[in-house]
Amino acid sequence: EVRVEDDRTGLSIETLKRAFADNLFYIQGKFPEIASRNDFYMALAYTVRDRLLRRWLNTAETYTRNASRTVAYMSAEFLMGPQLGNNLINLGIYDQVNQAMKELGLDLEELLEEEEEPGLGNGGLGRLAACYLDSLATLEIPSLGYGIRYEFGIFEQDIKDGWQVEITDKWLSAGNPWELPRPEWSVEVKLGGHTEMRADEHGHFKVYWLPDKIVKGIPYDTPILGYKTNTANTLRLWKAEAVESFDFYAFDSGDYLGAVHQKTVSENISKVLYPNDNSAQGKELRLAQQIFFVSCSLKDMTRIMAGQNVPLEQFADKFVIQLNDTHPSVAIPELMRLLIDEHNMTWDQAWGITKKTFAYTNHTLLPEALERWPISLFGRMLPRHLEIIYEINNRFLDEVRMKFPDDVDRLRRMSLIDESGERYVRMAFLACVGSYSINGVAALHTELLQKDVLHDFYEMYPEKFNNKTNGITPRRFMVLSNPRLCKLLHSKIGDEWVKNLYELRKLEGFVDDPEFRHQWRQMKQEIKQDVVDYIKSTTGINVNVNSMFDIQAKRFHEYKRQHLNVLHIITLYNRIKANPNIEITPRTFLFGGKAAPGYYMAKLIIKLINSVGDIVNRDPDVRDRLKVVFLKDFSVKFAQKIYPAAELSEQISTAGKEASGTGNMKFALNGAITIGTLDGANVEILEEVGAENFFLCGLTTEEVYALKAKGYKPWEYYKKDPELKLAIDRIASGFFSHGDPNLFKPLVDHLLGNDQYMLMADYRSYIDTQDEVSQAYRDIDRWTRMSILNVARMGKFSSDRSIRDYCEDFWKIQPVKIDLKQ
Ligand code: 26V
Repeated sequence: EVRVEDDRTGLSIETLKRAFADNLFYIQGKFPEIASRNDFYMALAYTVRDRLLRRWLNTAETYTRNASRTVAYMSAEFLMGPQLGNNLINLGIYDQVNQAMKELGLDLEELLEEEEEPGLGNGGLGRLAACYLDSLATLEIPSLGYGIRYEFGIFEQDIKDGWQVEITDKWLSAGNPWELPRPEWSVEVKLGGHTEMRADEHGHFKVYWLPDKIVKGIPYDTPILGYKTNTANTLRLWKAEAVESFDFYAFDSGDYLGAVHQKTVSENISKVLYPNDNSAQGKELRLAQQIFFVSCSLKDMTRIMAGQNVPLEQFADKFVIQLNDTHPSVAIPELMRLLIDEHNMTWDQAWGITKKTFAYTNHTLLPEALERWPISLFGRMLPRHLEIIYEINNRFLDEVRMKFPDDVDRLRRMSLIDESGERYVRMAFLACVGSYSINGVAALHTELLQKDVLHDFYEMYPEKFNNKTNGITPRRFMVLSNPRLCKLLHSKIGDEWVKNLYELRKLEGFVDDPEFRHQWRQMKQEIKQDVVDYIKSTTGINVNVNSMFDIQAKRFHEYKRQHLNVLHIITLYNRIKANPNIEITPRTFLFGGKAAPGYYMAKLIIKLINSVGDIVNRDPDVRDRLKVVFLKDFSVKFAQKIYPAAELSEQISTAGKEASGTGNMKFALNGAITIGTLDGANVEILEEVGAENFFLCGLTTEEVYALKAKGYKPWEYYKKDPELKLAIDRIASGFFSHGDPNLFKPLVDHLLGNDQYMLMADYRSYIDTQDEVSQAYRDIDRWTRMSILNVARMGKFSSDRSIRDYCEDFWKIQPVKIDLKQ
């Protein structure tokens, strides 16, 4: 019997080659001779997409037929990273495709490099959403991601004269082969205008919302394939477009240009991602983005239910909506409005459904990141929602009064409306009242939410609170990004660990095997060499491959304290200057990360790193023992290159400030040892790997609070610690700024003035711990053991574990198997 593989699904090398050539010709319209690298990339991407469409359609069909209970993960950000490599891994065809490309004279690595990643997120929160989608699909959980298809994602970062410069991100300019537009499922969203009470046809009074603007949302779907399963879930992102007829009607006085202008205004809604991480500014467009994607998504859910003949009364049985922070929390009044105004439910009926539908994840304790909308702005854009929020608030405050009689101050504190000055809607409080579950993202973070930020709500609804420690997907952050480590693991413990990360524990059995430790070091060395070559070719800087790779890669924020790391570098430099022959463990300090464009201090810290690098890297006294490199334009794609090379992972936020952190997990999973404070998930990492395999430094949260309470005087630390004083003085004197003492003055003033994030208090502990790190690194065997044990004990931090916890604790959703038959 002769069997011919289908060109769209076949997985043999011959078929892959044929399909690739076919897509190059018929989709890109090119012969190989004239094809660009992007043409080749696109041809391969379509070849891979063809191979997952069957799974995608079967998954959708199965969910529809079973009317399966589904998670809707609502998030303003999804930081997906490049898709091609991940899909090759999850389809299990990486090696075949690699071979097929080789036989065509192409290099898969190069083609993977070609992909522009969709940078539709700022950092941790958006990347977490992406890891969760991977785990949901891998665990075969019916789920949908809902968000915004920003035309411009997070800006591209360039460095000019040491300063960050932002360049717009044009990720769509070469086309996006991974998405399918679904215009037939477009929906309309109302904005602005006013409300009126009117009698309906039965003489009942009802509220009518008469908007002054309508925007259309068009869904773009991306398949999210699970790892070696048949499940392919959907990420559905909304693009805003003008509703032509409406706008032309509104401008029917012949104002053609005015109408076209309105069109641009509508399309602006999904134009650009706000590049702020942990700081909320009450911007009108941002609120428009939130209601836009939330309203589109809720209407999409009602459409899905109608298609499955599930009545809306069963909304909460069909969907659980996970709110990724407060950004989608207008979904609460929007669902109320849909059920009451558009589907004629009573308030109590609608509220009963709403309270069973939503679950809220909080991602930050920083007060400036808690979203509040000025009432005036909110009422102008969402007049009906504001009325609904007032009503929710009235009923809620009655409940509070009932539980805590005669406690006026509590009512004032808990009101959904902040009335202390200009009036605001407090979105986190709205999310708490409208959700049946409230979770933090690491044990310490949840504890602090309960004690502090949401303490009143914890007293009111203790049963709603729970912790869900974050996790990361080992598919992207190991299998795809660290093939060398995977190969070594494979030879010792197989690869069960990819689906059950606790399996890494088996590595502990090899930690005393000198041959294994040797292989481990060899492997790290090879990875480091790749990064050395990369740095040489992109920056011209020579890095010593035998130096310790000490890395801090994350968004720039004062609470993350990249400048504490800089104070350590300057301290080492000062020691060398005082005694050029001093024994020093050679280190390469690598930094990566973006600063919010309007965050002056964060940008000044980037400038400081580059300025210190300019001096240290060129000083002959240093003799290449220290190198400081700023790696520009940190992204998911770039992160995948960097984590595997790390030996020391810097996780040094002020205790009580970093909700969880997930970079900390990515580094440790790839064999880096952490130097860190007792903050966020560091606490749990330390617990898992053991104190002897973790470098702990700094104040605890309680100590931070206590010190603040008794009156913190940063100046005293500066005066008393000569090394600290020398380090600060070097910056203040203009030593790193061509003699200009003004450049870094704002930074120095901050540190010696109020030092909100307590760098001065933590400096000595940090430096002493770094000295221990240097000692430990000199003992190669000790260091290697620590590295192996870090990897072996990272099982808990798989996002599969997080997602299982969500499913079992409160989503109450079970896996649904997908058959691959036609
Ligand atoms: C707030 C805003 C305000 C409006 C403008 C856009 C914007 C974007 C993000 C945010 C809040 C971001 C909060 C956040 O990213 N938190 C991080 O969440 C990670 C995942 O849970 C966690 O690991 C980090 O510790 C936490 O900082």
